[in-house]
Amino acid sequence: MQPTQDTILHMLRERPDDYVSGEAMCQALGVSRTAVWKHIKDLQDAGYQIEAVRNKGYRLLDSPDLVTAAEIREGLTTFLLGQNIVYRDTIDSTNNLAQQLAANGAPEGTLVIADEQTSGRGRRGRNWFSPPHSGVWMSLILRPNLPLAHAAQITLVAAVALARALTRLTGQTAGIKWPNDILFQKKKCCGILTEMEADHDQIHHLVVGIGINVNVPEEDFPEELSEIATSLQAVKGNKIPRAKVVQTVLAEFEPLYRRYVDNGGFASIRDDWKAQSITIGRDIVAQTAQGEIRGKALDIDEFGVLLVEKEDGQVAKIYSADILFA
Ligand code: BTX
Repeated sequence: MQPTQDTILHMLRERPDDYVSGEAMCQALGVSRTAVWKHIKDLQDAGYQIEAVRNKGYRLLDSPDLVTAAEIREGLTTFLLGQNIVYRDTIDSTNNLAQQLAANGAPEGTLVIADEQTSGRGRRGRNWFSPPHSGVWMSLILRPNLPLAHAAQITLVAAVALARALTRLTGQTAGIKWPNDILFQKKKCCGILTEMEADHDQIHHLVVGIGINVNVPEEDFPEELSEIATSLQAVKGNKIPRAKVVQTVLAEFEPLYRRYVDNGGFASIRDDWKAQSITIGRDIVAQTAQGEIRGKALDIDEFGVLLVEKEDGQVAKIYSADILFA
């Protein structure tokens, strides 16, 4: 959306119960009446319901469920995350664009978001189903001044923010499955994919990719996901504006991120993580690159490593794995 349209929308939103005159818009924007009218027409084409009344002006009646920069900015309460927003209707993967922008010096907190991803991905090259008009597919560029050893912990920090945000939005408890899934009951609603660049042993930048099924009707999931995936709409019973989901996630993430950076890592987030976890205390199977480890998830240490008590009583440290609940 162009900055002029952005301003028109903002002016309309400031006066929800009133008309904004075409003249006031012309003056504020320094453009002609015809130009204002054309922008209004473009907004209407994008799905905004704008009433036009002769001698009174324009009034916004309803907004479509978009995740454009204009929609996200309206009501955003953060100071760092999302101050710079890059939006695309369609993209291969928001993580790809975020990586490019980060390499070219995009500021910390930059949010890359798309309505649809054609090659959304999970870990180890797996696909992430990212249909249009119904999800939040976004990536944040972060530049924490921390050693590389702490980089993977950002997934755990983001998971706490997401579990809190999704619980707030739905009124139902969302839980964290270590390391990168947010579930309602046993179904996945959200996944996190963190990628990084490092200079020697210092983090250069992190890209935290977040996928949330927001208004995806359960019957729209492909067959292979129908038993394992859910959406906020399915959990809550009604749709939630996607921009509100983004704003809520960023508002929860920002203070946790600051704490993680200021305190030099995950240790200061650990208790909050445990409060949102559905992993600790469960019998699990951890599928690691070295093979399967079965046992009880005992705890998470201050570095975010999962501690699993095996059947022989030994405690295994799990650094990276897919977890199945036994
Ligand atoms: P993951 O490897 O832990 O999970 C991937 C698995 O999740 C898939 O193999 C499939 O079984 C299941 N799955 C695929 N799509 C969905 C979905 N929409 N809902 C629930 N389950 C699904 C998880 O990886 C990390 C996903 C991050 C996605 C974001 S979206 C924005 C950013 N860009 C990008 O390409 N990826 C991230």
